[in-house]
Amino acid sequence: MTDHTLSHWGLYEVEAGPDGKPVLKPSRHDPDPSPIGLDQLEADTTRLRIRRPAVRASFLAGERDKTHLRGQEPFVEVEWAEAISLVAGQLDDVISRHGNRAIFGGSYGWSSAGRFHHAQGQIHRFLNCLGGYVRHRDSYSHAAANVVLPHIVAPLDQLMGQHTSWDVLAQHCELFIAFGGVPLKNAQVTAGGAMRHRVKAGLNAMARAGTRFISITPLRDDLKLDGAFEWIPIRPNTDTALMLGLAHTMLANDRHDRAFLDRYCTGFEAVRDYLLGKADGIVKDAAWAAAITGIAEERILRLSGEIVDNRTTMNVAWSLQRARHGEQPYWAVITLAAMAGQIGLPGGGFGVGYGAVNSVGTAQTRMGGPTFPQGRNGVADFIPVARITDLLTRPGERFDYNGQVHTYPDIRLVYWAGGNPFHHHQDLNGLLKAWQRPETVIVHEQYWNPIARMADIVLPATTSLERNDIGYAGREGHLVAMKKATAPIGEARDDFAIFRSLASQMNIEHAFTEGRDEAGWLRWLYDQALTESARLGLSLPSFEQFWEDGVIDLGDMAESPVMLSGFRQDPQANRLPTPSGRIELYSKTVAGFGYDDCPGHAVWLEPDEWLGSAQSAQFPLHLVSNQPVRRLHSQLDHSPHSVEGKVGGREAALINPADAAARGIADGATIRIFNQRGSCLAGARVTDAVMAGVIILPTGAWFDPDRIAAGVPLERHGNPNVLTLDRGTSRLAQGSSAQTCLVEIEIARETPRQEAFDNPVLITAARG
Ligand SMILES: Nc1nc2c(c(=O)[nH]1)N[C@H]1C(S)=C(S)[C@@H](COP(=O)(O)OP(=O)(O)OC[C@H]3O[C@@H](n4cnc5c(=O)[nH]c(N)nc54)[C@H](O)[C@@H]3O)O[C@H]1N2
Ligand SMILES: Nc1nc2c(c(=O)[nH]1)N[C@H]1C(S)=C(S)[C@@H](COP(=O)(O)OP(=O)(O)OC[C@H]3O[C@@H](n4cnc5c(=O)[nH]c(N)nc54)[C@H](O)[C@@H]3O)O[C@H]1N2
Ligand SMILES: [Mo]
Repeated sequence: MTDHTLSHWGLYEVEAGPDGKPVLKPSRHDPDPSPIGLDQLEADTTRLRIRRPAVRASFLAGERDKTHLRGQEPFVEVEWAEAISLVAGQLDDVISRHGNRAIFGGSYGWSSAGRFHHAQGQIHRFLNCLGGYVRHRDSYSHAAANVVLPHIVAPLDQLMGQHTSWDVLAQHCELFIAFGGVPLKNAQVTAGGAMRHRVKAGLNAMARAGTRFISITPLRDDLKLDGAFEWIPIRPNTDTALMLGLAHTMLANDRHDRAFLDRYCTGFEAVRDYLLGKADGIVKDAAWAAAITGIAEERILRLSGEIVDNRTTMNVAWSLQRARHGEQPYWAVITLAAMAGQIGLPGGGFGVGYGAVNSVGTAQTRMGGPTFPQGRNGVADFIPVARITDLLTRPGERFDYNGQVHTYPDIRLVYWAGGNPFHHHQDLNGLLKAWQRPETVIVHEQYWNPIARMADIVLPATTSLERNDIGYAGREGHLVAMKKATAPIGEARDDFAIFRSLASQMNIEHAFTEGRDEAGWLRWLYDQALTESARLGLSLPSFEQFWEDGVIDLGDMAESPVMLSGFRQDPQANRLPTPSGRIELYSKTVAGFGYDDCPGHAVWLEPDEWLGSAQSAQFPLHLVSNQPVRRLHSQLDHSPHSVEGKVGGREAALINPADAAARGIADGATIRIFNQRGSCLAGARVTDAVMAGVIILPTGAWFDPDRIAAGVPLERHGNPNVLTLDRGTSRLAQGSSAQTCLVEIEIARETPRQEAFDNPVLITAARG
């Protein structure tokens, strides 16, 4: 039997190499494996593993007020026992002085695959056993969609679970319009573990069956097919205007489906009045949309007709809602699809994330999957996930969220395991300042990456190859026995083992472990899967057999899903979970919140920064920081596979030839990208795959601020988040607005030595 390991990037086989060390190979179960995870055991990757617990020098010396030295001074390696006492002491101290409300344990991040060793589950259970912590809500991925969609049609999770499958699309869909494309680069992953990579085959089967594709995005590569497709470049953040222009054209030509709007929707009148400019005097016609989006009026007029003349699916990428007023393109596409009247028909309607991850559009059998119980949180406070800088800098201040007003608590201790805010957050120079406010920062990490360097106490965590686990991701349809492939590096420990030691020190060990070790918990989790599968009428083998077999395929569902088909067949019996039970093109609830930045129906609102704003005179390029091709976020950025994609050791920035020529920038040059918030260096890739006026710098290059420069540091590696805007999508969802960002570029005048992939300076404390 071949052993397997499951990762977000997919299933890999673990083989013994020539020297007895394990080697990773693509899985034969996977028709289109991703190379991202293959380098996990390479020397260049393991070189930066954290081997021993380490404490920032002045923190260890008791100089607790020197929080400005975070990220700037050497670490002292200590014994595990000392590290555990130190962390337990800090937790006790903060709780006794300020209560659990002073602990931020939100700890957002993707961690690693595996249902037991998932770092988020571990840290949340541990902190709950201690009395609780301030948590986060929603995700960087799709906060705006999470919050707005339940008001309009249904929770995003429910919709994701019923996306019309690729085979049904191939049979019925005549026209597939993709806002933001269906990027194969993104479909490499599924949170918890992609299994069979299906998106490439799904798209190609559609193309072979005759589906026509139109990809509306600033980047041509967002769609790749065996066959031709039409690329319509669009100014970033203006999709809502395009959708409204298409809707107006449909209305003006009387091509909208009145019967569908009457039977399945509420509030079309408000939309109609808005499209016609009844209140604001602005008619949202194709000419109006053309001026905003940069797309020819004639193309918009024609596209509106093509939508209703064909069986049409319109997909929106998640990136569209990761921008100011990100709620709007989602509301607008549903409005447009409702007017076209094809929602609930096979191959018609809308999609909210085909291609964002591998699992969307699969027909594989679904079960919730086993989950490690997190317990009850004794603290009620939370933040919308992307408000972390505000949380640290504005204790006691109020914020809006989904119709309610909340208050930021006063955070004294930050505890992070399995996420990298110095990757994921916007305006990192702002976060850098805010990060000096808490008294203590504790981090569990695998690598000496930016979040580890920004900690006071760093505890070395194992990787999924160094522990036993059960792999499962909803909608991927497999259970995987993830067997330990190699001994932990250095003194690294599982997050569970670290929290068990802390729990023991703090007299809550039994509450945390319930008397189970790793083996005990794996059986407990597998029992959950047995119970659930029995309920679904599936039969799973015994735990022993599962562990022996390695991979269990749950098979395909009896019927391929068609999104919202039940609702279409019988809207009474299958009411939607909205107040009216119908699609709410106008929401009284949202209107009632009185938010100027998210009124009661889909509207075009100018983002703070875009190519049509006044600021574009000074910063004339729109920065799109999309997901990277060669890694997952910041994970494995230092691996050979990721490094190979860099230009001169820096992240590659895609620049249109016209924009490059205007600034004398040649392919391969080192450039400086800057705006009022910060600046970074990157390597120029001149290509007509990106439209003029837009520059693409993917996320994930390890944050590497130049400490020599005074004031705002120059980032040396190409991390776009020193440039991005840190403002909520709106008062409704408060999601990340990463894609709302204008910049200017120039040839770099100075290129200071990079340190992102250096090992930090470690001092080994005298032992004994
Ligand atoms: N500008 C811009 N910024 C963005 C985005 C964007 O589009 N543009 N996208 C956003 C999105 S959608 C997301 S989801 C976020 C992603 O942000 P994150 O999820 O925070 O990014 P990762 O790099 O995956 O961070 C995971 C961290 O966990 C560590 N880790 C992995 N396994 C374990 C483990 O078992 N134990 C412990 N202790 N640690 C572990 C890894 O080493 C890594 O440092 O980024 C957001 N940021
Ligand atoms: N390889 C890889 N795959 C990943 C990830 C990763 O880090 N690496 N991250 C995963 C995660 S956490 C998530 S949430 C998903 C994210 O899924 P998405 O948010 O959809 O991913 P992005 O790559 O940010 O955006 C997709 C494309 O949208 C286009 N785009 C950006 N802004 C606009 C706009 O205003 N209008 C239009 N029409 N197009 C625009 C960009 O050209 C971009 O390439 O991806 C997942 N997949
Ligand atoms: Mo995400």
